[in-house]
Amino acid sequence: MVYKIVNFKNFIDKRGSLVSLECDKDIPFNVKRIYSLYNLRNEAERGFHAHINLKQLLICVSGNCLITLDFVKYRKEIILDNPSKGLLLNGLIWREIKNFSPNCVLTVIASDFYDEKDYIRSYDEYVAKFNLDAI
Ligand code: T46
Repeated sequence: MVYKIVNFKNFIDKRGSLVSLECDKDIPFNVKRIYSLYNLRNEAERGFHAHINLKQLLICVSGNCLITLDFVKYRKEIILDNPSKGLLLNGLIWREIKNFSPNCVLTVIASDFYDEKDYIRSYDEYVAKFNLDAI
């Protein structure tokens, strides 16, 4: 699995909605870290990197944003716009995040602690590693 869009079960009643995520069932890795992007300007552009080993589950818990996944020969655009919709990322994927709506909060559940050595922040380096891994 490189990426997967997942829809979580919603509990909706007249009071509103509730979505619940359980480790092992909804999150297919051991959780080590949770972080959120917020106070995002609409014209901001984030990401522009790939992770080497990190597994992540991205959820827009408020508002919406556009995630672009770059597989060198093609790009896939995914809109995250609901707390019951998640994007699982596992493997080397260049990602760009933009078009943040007002009040957008993007929460990321991650399989490991922060480690700058797990990032590839140069697109040329990403393409080289992507092509090497494909052999
Ligand atoms: C990702 C996207 C969706 C930390 O010190 N600890 C952390 O856990 C994180 C995630 C970041 N930082 C520091 C590193 C930078 O000095 O926070 C600063 C901003 O990080 P960055 O420029 O990587 O932020 P984004 O929004 O481009 O990317 C982040 C995550 O880094 C990345 O894992 O997938 O959100």
